[in-house]
Amino acid sequence: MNNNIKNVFARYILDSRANPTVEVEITLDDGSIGRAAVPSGASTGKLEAHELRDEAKEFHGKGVTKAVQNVNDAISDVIVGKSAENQVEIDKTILDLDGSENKSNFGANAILAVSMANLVALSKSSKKHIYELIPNIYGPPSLPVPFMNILNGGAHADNSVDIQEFMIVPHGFANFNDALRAGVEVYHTLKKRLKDKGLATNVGDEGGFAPNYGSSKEVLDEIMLAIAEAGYKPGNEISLALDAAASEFHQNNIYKIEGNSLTNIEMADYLIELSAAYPIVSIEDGLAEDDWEGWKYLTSKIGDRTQLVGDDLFVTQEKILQKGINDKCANSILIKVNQVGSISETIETMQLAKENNYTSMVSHRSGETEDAFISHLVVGTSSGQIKTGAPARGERTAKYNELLRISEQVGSENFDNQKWQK
Ligand code: 2PG
Ligand code: MG
Repeated sequence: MNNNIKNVFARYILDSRANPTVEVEITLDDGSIGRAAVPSGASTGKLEAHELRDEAKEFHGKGVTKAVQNVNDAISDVIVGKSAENQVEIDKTILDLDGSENKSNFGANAILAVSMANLVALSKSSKKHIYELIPNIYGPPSLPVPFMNILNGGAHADNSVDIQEFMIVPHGFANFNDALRAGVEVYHTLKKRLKDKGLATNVGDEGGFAPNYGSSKEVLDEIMLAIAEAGYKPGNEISLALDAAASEFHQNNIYKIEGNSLTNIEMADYLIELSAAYPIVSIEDGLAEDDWEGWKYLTSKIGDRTQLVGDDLFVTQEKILQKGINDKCANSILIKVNQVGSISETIETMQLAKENNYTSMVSHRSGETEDAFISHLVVGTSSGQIKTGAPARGERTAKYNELLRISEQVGSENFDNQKWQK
């Protein structure tokens, strides 16, 4: 075989928040080279796979020297010589050697970078696009509806907004390119509107604006007006979505939001009220990661008409998703490759979601690189939805731009704008 792994090499590079992260290059016997870099979150779930940091003086503790070394030494030793075609076997070999429950020995950042780089190397060697090598879990390859986070709050911005992400969802279009363009136009219109009002137009970690607003309703009203001013019909063409990231403002069973202290039922009722007043089609992490009771209540109330996405709740892990399925919590899962730490496990989790009629939304992290692997993941699995921030800042546009390139292969009209709808 000429696609056996010949060399594995890791280095550190910087992510979009000026923190080091792991980048890996895998070279195959035929000379093909696959490169991949891992992202990093800020509002992380408690049960995410372990991100190994040096905890030393350098980079304020955030160095990844140990993770890089783990790739260059132990991981390289066990996978050199293996065929790049055996993604599952490669991932499993590394996981067995790591031996821990949450990848704390090698670090999920080390393991994932290798797992991704292997698939990229295989795509080079087989002269196929990465998305062509990914199992078509939800159907044949298709372009996703972009969930574009145009106004940032919570842990991603230094403003007074508690809900982390206000997204626009351009779905009422015949093709991906028109949907993306509409989203970009709304982004620009929103910027102008904020500026005219004397509000800040600086951006948060994911490229969305981060002005000060007192309540979510004010933000939603502003976005609705921006959609209309850009010439689009709110609800028909462009809907709204939220990521509350509620674990961030949940303490001692109380949700502290917009000056109020709410119980879980009150928090859920507040979200139900918002989703009745605005064309909100999807709510992520509306309740905290350990508030299963709150999740169950919210799902029973609006789960038949609103996509309820578990991010911190499920952390892309099969076992935890299974608990959610059993308990009737949420109806959708956010897919972040570094929450679980390998490509094979990501695919297994998505498979379980599909089998149980849960949708999957492929997602970036707030700390990103120019790596656009997730654009291929969403097209290959045909999950039909991606969230990858505002259409601004290089690490976010890298994903949208890769989707534009992919659209030339699969056809822009091969646009999946139904899967997320109930
Ligand atoms: C989220 C993500 C990405 P982070 O909460 O969904 O938007 O943020 O990467 O900080 O966890
Ligand atoms: Mg989230």
